[in-house]
Amino acid sequence: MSSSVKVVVTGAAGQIAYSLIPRLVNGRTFGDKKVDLSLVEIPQVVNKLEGLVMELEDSYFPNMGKVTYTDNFEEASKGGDWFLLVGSIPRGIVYQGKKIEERSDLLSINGGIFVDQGKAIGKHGKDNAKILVVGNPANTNAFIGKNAADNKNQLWMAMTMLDSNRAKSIIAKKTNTNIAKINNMIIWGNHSPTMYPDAENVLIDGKLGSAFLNDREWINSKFIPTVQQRGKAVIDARGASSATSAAKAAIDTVIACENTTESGLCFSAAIASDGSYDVPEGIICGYPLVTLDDGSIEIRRDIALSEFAKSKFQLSIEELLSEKEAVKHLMK
Ligand code: NAX
Repeated sequence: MSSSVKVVVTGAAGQIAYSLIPRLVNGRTFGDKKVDLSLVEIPQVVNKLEGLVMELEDSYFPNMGKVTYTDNFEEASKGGDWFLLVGSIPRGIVYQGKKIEERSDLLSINGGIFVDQGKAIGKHGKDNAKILVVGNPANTNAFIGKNAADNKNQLWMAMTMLDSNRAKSIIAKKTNTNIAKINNMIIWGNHSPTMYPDAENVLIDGKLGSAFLNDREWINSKFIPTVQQRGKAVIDARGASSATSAAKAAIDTVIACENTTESGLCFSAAIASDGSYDVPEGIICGYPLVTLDDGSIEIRRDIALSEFAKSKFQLSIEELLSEKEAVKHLMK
């Protein structure tokens, strides 16, 4: 084995984590590196992690290193290379005597969690740590965490890979193409129903979607709303939110960050805007990204956006700005 990597996972007793954690140590996600796991839960359920650790041991993963679990995030964060922040308080539950239904309440409660986690990551995480926020509202949680971490070398991301994978699957079916031949499925904006899945710049067997998909009506009234509402559709059908597909998407994001992106391709995640594509600086926005040979991750800046795309993207930017406003009391 070449070296080791420490991965911190929050929400480790939740349903996404149950599907995610074994894949971190299966020898594929991090190649032949030894993977140390630090699993974090809230005090009420942290003891359940003993059972998960037993299962991991029983699964025989040669690449699995040291596995610990705790309810102390600060302790867990020490020396972390990767942070998969899955844990958050979902909409609909009663929290401190109040049913959490409004997005503003959700933003506020989870925002508080991400201030503390951000501070700990900034202080104790590796200087080149990568942080993927999965827990919703993912973009704004990442925005809060990044601000609290105050460490310019660490990379904060919010997950949009699941949206990208969902969109790829729809396009593969529509065009009768193997999903492996669908690339550059960019999700612009927020991980929310305002996201803009870009059917014009997707590559279908090497050809641009704008040339291949000439059914504008299908894009507007079927493709975009189906991707935007897919999370809800899964909840309606399954009685629970997406878990195995979310875990797969988190793994896909890690793999995309750990390996140089093939020339001409890109992957989807949300990172802090540097002003690219006229997005106000700082908000965590879904972009096309590339991983360079030196392991750094950059926004791909050569994607052409049509007037239609810009108008859709703008709606999502406005939502991100309103979320930013709603959590301004949590900013330094
Ligand atoms: P679960 O409710 O099964 O698990 C969440 C776990 O997080 C719980 O065990 C809870 O105790 C723990 N938790 C809460 N606060 C914590 C804290 N401060 N520190 C550590 N652990 C904490 O939810 P699950 O289905 O696993 O979903 C997790 C999150 O992913 C939710 O916020 C969900 O909305 C979000 N999703 C995000 C997606 C994305 O594409 N970005 C897609 C899937 C999913 O909906």
